[in-house]
This record gives sequence, C-alpha cells and structure tokens, in this order.
Amino acid sequence: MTGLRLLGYPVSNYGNIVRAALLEKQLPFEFVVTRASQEPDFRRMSPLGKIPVLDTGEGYLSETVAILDYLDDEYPGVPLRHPDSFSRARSRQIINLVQLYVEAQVRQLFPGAFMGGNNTAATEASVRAMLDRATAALSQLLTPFPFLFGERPGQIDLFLFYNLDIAERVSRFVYQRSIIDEIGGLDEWLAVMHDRPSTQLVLADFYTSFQTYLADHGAAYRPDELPRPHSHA
Ligand SMILES: N[C@@H](CCC(=O)N[C@@H](CS)C(=O)NCC(=O)O)C(=O)O
Repeated sequence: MTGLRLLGYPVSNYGNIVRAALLEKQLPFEFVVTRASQEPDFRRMSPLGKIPVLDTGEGYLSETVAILDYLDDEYPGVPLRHPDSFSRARSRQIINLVQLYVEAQVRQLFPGAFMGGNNTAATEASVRAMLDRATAALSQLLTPFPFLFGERPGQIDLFLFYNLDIAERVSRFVYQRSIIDEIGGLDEWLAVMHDRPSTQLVLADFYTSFQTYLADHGAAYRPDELPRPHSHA
C-alpha cells in the first residue's frame, strides 16, 4: 500500500490529470472528493486553497506539476517522464506553455461559460490574443507518434489531454473556434488517449459531475454541445 490520498473533484481538470497519472502508474490510492476552499483548515494543506492536493504520507502537496514529479521520483515503476533530458525538458516547456497561455487564459472565461456569470469584452479580447499565440506555438511543437513523446503516455499527454479538453469547450463556446483543429494533427492522439482505461474511468466521473455542476450554477454552457476531444469515442 502507498497510503496515497488524492483530494480532488471530478470536474477539476487538474485533479483529473493527477488521478489519471495515479491510474497510469498503477498506484493504489484513495480518491477523496474535495472542493477547493479558502477555509483555513484546507489552506493548511493547500496554501492557495486549490485542488488537487496529494496526501503523500509525509506531507500535503499541491500544484499538479509538483505532484506529478513527486509521484515519478517516489514511484518510478511506471515512469511518466521521458528518460532523455532534452525530451523531458521539451515536455516541461510544453506543459508550462499550456498551463500559462492556454489553461490560465480560458479559466478567466469560466464565469460566463460554466458559472452562470458574465465575461467582459476586454477579457474575451485579451484571452483570444493569447490563445492565438499559444495555438500557433503548440502547432509548431506537437508531433504525436502516437503519444506526444513516443510510444508510451507521459505527464505531457495527461496534462494536455485534460487541459485542452476544458480549453476546447470554452473556446468553442465563447469564440466558436476549435483550438484543437487550429493546433492540428491531434486526432489520432485524442483517439488513443480516449481509449486508455484511465481516461474512461476519469471521464465517466467527469461527465456526471460536470452536468450537476453546470445545473447548480445555472450555466449557459451545455455539456453535450461541444465535447470535441472526445468525439472519437
Ligand atoms: N496551478 C494549479 C492549478 C489548480 C487549479 O486551478 N485548480 C482549480 C480546480 S481545476 C481550483 O482549485 N480552483 C479554485 C480556486 O482557484 O480557488 C495546479 O497546477 O494544480
């Protein structure tokens, strides 16, 4: 037994990355359904009050990239990082790019899409400009064969799969544009990723919880409208 506990919520794209990583690494863990919170007790585990959080047994970790690295360092049996340093660094370059210039951008539009709120025209314009740059960069950097760095799925595949999924939903809803199509060349990769048992399990929970989340928030977004990355099921 590892004693690992993952605190997360099935709607959370970042939580789903870590959950999928634990499944891909075939590590036993407990999934404790937990919402993000600013309560002092929760911030003792996750200083920004964000999920996911990994209870490692020797302390609580937050920030998905740190959690993924910890899991690979501590449990190297099924590695999710590439053995060669250049590929490993390139993969981290792309992960950072997606985190900052795709996910953190579209997250600013969650209120109007998923939370029953509104987005300002200024926010929509600034996010659009950064998405233009990021999709061009990803188009330049990504050449799946069949996974993003070779024959086995790695951190980068999980990180991009779940973050591009949410980004695609937002960009289609707000801009009627498909960033997946703009990046290009991802169809086979999406199909291969979708077929992973880890993906099937994580997405099944995602869909159920997402429907409830959207209904609870009176969201404008309809979940079955735009499931672009999963259209190869
Ligand atoms: N950089 C963080 C991002 C995590 C994140 O944004 N989590 C969302 C759920 S997907 C959250 O906790 N949101 C609540 C908040 O920001 O207060 C990571 O890598 O884990």
